[in-house]
Amino acid sequence: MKWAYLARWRNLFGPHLSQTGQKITRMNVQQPSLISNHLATTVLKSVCRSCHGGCGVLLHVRDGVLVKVEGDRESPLNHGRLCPIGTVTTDLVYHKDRLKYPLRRKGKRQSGDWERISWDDALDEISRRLLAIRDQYGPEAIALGTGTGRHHIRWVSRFGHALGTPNWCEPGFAQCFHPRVNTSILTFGDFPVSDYTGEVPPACILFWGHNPVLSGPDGETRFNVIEALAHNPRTIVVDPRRTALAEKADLWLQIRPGTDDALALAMLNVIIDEKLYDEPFVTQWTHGFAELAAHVKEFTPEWAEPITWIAADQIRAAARLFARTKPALLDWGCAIEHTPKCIQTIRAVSMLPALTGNIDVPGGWVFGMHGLGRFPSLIENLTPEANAKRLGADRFKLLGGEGADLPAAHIPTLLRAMREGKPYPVKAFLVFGNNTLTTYANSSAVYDALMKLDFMVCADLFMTPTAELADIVLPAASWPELDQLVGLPTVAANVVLAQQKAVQIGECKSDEEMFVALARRMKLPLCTEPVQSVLDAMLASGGLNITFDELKQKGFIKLPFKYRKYENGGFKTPTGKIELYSTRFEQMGYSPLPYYEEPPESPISTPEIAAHYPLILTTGGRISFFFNSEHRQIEKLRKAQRDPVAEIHPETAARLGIVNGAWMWIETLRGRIRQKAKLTTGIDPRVIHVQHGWWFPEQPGPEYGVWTSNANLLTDNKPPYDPAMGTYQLRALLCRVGPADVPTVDTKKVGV
Ligand SMILES: Nc1nc2c(c(=O)[nH]1)N[C@H]1C(S)=C(S)[C@@H](COP(=O)(O)OP(=O)(O)OC[C@H]3O[C@@H](n4cnc5c(=O)[nH]c(N)nc54)[C@H](O)[C@@H]3O)O[C@H]1N2
Ligand SMILES: Nc1nc2c(c(=O)[nH]1)N[C@H]1C(S)=C(S)[C@@H](COP(=O)(O)OP(=O)(O)OC[C@H]3O[C@@H](n4cnc5c(=O)[nH]c(N)nc54)[C@H](O)[C@@H]3O)O[C@H]1N2
Ligand code: SF4
Ligand SMILES: [Mo]
Repeated sequence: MKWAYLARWRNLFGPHLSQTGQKITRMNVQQPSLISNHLATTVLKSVCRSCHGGCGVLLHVRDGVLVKVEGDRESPLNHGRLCPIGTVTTDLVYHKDRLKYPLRRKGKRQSGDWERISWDDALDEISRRLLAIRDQYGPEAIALGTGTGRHHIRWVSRFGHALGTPNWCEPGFAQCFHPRVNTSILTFGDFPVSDYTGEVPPACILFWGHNPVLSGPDGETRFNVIEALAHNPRTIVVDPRRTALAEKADLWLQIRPGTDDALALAMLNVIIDEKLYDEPFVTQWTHGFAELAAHVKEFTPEWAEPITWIAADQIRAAARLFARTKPALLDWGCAIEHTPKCIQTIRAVSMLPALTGNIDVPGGWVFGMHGLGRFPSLIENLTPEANAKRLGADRFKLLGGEGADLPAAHIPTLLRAMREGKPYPVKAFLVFGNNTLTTYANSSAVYDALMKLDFMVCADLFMTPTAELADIVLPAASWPELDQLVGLPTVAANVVLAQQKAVQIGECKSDEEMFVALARRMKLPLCTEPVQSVLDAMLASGGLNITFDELKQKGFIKLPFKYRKYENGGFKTPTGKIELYSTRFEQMGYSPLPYYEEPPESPISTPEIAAHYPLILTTGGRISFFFNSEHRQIEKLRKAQRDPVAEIHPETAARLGIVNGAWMWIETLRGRIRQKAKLTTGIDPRVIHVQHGWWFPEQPGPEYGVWTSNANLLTDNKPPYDPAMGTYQLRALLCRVGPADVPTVDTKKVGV
């Protein structure tokens, strides 16, 4: 893993997107077809899980040590390539700060005073304290938390359900991916994915609030996008920032953050008004077209222009280009899920491929996420009464109730139960893979809630500011240290992959193993079978005639794929059609047609706040070198980017005395942080963008600088929430900025 290799990636994903599609020259490596044993080095086929993608990797193991991780050239997802994060896997696995043994806090909370204990002692203590809380307050007083796309995300709910609590959560759930999944299931009967790797490449790609060349799409990889771009499709980018994709796009719609619903409604207006839709498809396969047409009549591009800051003729041009170029696909991201009206925004945006007939066709949107059988979440173990106790489920039915594919608790409601004991007390929080203080909105409020807990457990790879609040800290295995099944939804690569354990670090255990051990120790009736038997059961229930051990030998299996499945039996919705007018939304008491709503904190809705906080804040645009709050310990990645960066237009910066590369402060009604200013004309003078996930492992614990540059000191977890999903505000807030002193601790001293 040479640093020069990373630098090359920076070029590919940075401003020089003209290099799109360029093949990276690989080291001359002998490719084993399955497993080989060459000069005492075993090479295992596996899957990188440092992000949501599933790049095929070869793990080189010598004498029980992972000596090299390289891209698998046989993988249809990455063809041998890795991104900067995947490239430094051995630095992650063998980092000196890895947690290797269970720890028990000796002093008071946040004293930073820890003692090493055995797994037996850790499991005994956790079991005893949880059973006492369950007996006194009921199982729902125990909540579980996890992080995005983790191998064990569903195991968290499985353990919770075995324990009898409906309260588990994940900071992305109401604001990442699941709003798209749940809305799509109700609208289309299934979740559509982008056909980047199918029979024909897309001729037009609409990137909406999504920058997959840095972030990777959900379940595919950034490399598939880059390969599709090499075919030179027409591209439209909806983004407030001039990203590398926007720079090269046919049309860049520089939207005011948080007004995507207005833009989508106006594009629907153009497509319907100018009869650009696919009439036979719409007539045969959609429900409620007449209602939609009548509804969007008033949402003209001229109406949307002052709301979105996008000229009416640009909106028309985008609608025409998307509708007239076939096949076209929509590739959408989490930016449209970070506002409290995300579900209706998603509904409106999702109608663009529906009206233009780009559904389940080569190079369009396809339904294919069905490689694996249903995960045994054990939700059937919850009584109706227990289900009804899920915090927020009564109000947010797409998150926690009947409209949810995998019901989860509403984070602000859960935090209130921790803080105030209402509607009932939550006394314990078990966090498996989430740095809660950095990724939940409104970190100060999160801190207050966590400090009220009677008992907290944190399983992580590293000691984090959040883990420092726990009573017991457990050492988690990273992905090369565990077995896992991965199902990915791309077409050419409609695959199920095996990720396999290559090495053992200290006494680390996979989260799955921890759940099994804890369930056994607590003598729970369920969740006690070995991990591998669950993996085998998933393969069997998916109709795949293979065991996990056999799959490990093969690496991955491809599944057959068919386009236009709806022609045989329709869409899996109540009407059998794509529900432009949603019967299920109507039944649940939500609007059956999408509408526009001004962001709750904006120059228009709260001019009194805007008088003091005149700029619009957006947060969290992804960077190649870090995954959410992770990887700040990895020296090679910190060399690529040492400090957090906020983007500001040069005119705004000049007016406020902010200098390129110097620290600036950013403040909202919730708090104030510092990041380094990057002056760029690629952002509107009225908008500021800050990076999320920042803390500084090199700074002194127990806080590790978590209050210095953390974007979520600025964001809001108070109402209003999305009425169906409970989503809070991570983007489109109001802020003010100014020049800041250098932080007191020098962030250049990375002690790694
Ligand atoms: N390297 C890396 N990869 C990642 C992650 C990571 O942290 N690092 N995180 C993973 C996770 S959890 C997710 S959800 C995905 C997210 O990845 P993406 O879905 O690509 O989302 P972002 O990069 O957060 O934002 C995409 C773009 O939205 C723009 N944007 C900001 N506000 C708005 C708005 O109001 N409207 C519109 N239309 N655009 C807006 C931003 O400028 C940004 O360029 O990436 C995943 N992959
Ligand atoms: N302001 C703002 N906030 C955001 C976002 C934004 O754009 N802006 N994005 C939001 C989104 S889309 C998402 S999905 C969330 C993401 O939020 P999370 O997924 O919760 O991300 P992290 O907080 O980085 O949590 C990852 C933690 O898990 C640990 N970890 C890694 N692998 C393992 C493992 O196998 N086991 C265990 N036990 N631990 C592991 C890491 O060391 C790290 O401490 O953040 C959200 N927060
Ligand atoms: S894109 Fe994701 S899966 Fe691929 S190498 Fe990077 S971190 Fe790993
Ligand atoms: Mo996410």
